[in-house]
Amino acid sequence: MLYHFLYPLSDQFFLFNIFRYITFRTVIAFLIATVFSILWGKYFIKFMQKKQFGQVIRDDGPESHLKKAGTPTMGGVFIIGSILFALLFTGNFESKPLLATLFVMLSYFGLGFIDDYAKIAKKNTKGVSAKGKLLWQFVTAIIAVYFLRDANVISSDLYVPFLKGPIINMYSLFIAFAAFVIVGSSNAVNLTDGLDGLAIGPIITSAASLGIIAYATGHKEIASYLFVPYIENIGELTVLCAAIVGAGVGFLWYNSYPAQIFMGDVGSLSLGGTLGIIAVLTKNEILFVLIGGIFVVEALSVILQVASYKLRKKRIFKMAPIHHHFELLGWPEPKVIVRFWIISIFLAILAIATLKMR
Ligand code: 57M
Repeated sequence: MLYHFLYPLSDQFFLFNIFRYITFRTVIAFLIATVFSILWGKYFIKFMQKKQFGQVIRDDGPESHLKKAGTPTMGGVFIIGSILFALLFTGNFESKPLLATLFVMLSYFGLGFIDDYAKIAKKNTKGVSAKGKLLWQFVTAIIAVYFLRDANVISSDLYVPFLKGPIINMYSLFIAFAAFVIVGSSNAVNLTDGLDGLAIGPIITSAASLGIIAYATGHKEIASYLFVPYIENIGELTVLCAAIVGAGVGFLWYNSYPAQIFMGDVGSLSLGGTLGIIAVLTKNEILFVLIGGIFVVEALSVILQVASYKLRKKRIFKMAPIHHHFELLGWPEPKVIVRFWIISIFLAILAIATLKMR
């Protein structure tokens, strides 16, 4: 909002001209989101403890998780809240890419909120049905992608790493493909969120790399230098990504092992869907498989485990998702978490490096 009030005044007050720069607003968004989420988080945890809105732990999980029962959850409320607060000062709400991304983020926030609240109220791990969740997610994603295509914000071209131009035009198939990326990302992050800090680490690295990619894609000179498609106004997503990194760092302040709060579906579904649509908007759906490699491996481990068990009555992993497998191998929880963070940092840097290899 502040951007819309202060920047027009830059004729009278030269200093306000600084609000024009995405780089300036990116730094400010990060700082506001970090400080606000740390401050808000402290009181949110106290509130959830007072209300006894704690996590119900499944009894078929690793023994070590049973002691987590009652840990406050729904931390996604102050993660998303801090992102929105930071955007109040730094966001350009005339940007269609930003508006479409916020639509997905808030829709999945609503779905996660209902799911978490149902679990807390009923004191079980059921929540919204899997079918109901998927329907809500796909409808939201299809509306967002249809709007972006109809407004000519993005094309139906598919780009892959290392190649300069698009490899094919997917025409109307693109809407289904893009929706799959968004819904898949949301659910993969949700599955990953099973250890203290395990999901927020790769969310931070993914948002950071997608933010850098969005800046390059929205900058005419840089886009042509790197042979990436130039997309007008996409740079505004860099400001959003900085707010996600900041709010993620603030959440990690409390979610680091031993966690004082979990993000809940309200956080994992919304942040996962947000990363997915940013990958679609920057035409990096395939590169996102690398950037969000931890999420992809976690989701694949579940798919393979369930398929193997259904077809062969045998498990591939000791338990899926794969973070539980390493826990049952005897790795202490912090070791699993930090090693997954190291891999996600490596993958994010590798993904950025591929921008120069075209
Ligand atoms: C999302 N939720 C965590 C917390 C977090 C098909 C099947 C693979 C589905 C999957 C499942 O239920 N996934 C749900 C993962 C849960 O975390 C809550 O959920 C939110 C995220 N959506 O914010 O509110 C538990 O994770 C632990 N946790 C932490 N620290 C954190 O910062 O320790 C979470 C965040 C929390 C807490 O214990 O209660 C979860 O794991 O449920 N099911 C599973 O993942 C189960 N795997 C399984 O059934 N494997 C089977 C087959 C079906 C694949 C097998 O391998 O044979 C495991 N999950 C649990 N116990 N909790 C195993 C059973």
